[in-house]
Amino acid sequence: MTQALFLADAHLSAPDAPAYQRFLQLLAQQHGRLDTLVLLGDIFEFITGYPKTWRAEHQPALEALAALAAAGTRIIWVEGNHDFALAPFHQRYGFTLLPDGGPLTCGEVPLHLSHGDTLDPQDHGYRWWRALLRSVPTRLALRWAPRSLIRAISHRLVDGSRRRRKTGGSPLPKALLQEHARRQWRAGAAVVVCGHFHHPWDWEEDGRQLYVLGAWCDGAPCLVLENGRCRWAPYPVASVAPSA
Ligand SMILES: [Mn+2]
Repeated sequence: MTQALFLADAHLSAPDAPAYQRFLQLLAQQHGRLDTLVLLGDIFEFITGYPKTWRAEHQPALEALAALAAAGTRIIWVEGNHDFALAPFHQRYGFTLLPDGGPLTCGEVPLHLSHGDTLDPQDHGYRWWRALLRSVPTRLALRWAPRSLIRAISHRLVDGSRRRRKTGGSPLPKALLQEHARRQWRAGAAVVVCGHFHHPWDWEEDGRQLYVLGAWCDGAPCLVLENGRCRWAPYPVASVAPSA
């Protein structure tokens, strides 16, 4: 029996914020009891795998994730638009990084994972920006630029996204999501999971499922995969049983 737990868009920043505390409590609750934790992007308000972008506020959550991994949980991290260039976390903590998502089999269930920020093929401006953030020059800058410059840029990124969230974000692009799900189902996935849009939604067609995770920071439920079936699981996730 394999259990997987999926969550997205925690946007963790201040450790004393309720969403951050719930995140730590969830990881403590699952310690030694969970086979796979799938993080579907934007877990932090801003982080990369490069130490210059790490701050004290990242430490409690990173340490809790590392402790969960040390207790035997496989941690899969799909990068979002707020957490990227995470590759160094593999060596440091043993997390499995899927920068752009992709297929993953959990138990017997073929899944397709993505953050969800690249579903719109017409959004050329965003795609350009995303490619820039993940480019070799950006990686070099993350390694070599002065910490003060990196901090200034990260503040701008974070402020911009907070402003966008305050205006309520954009409505769920259901047609794009359905097109994405059908494409991945045709490619062999039974369950398609993404985040990014901050509104939870699920849709089923011919026995295959699409789950769009809501934002953990807004109290959205996580998704649980148990005995080959997915279900929404509001926090606290009480019924994820110990692994056989
Ligand atoms: Mn996002």
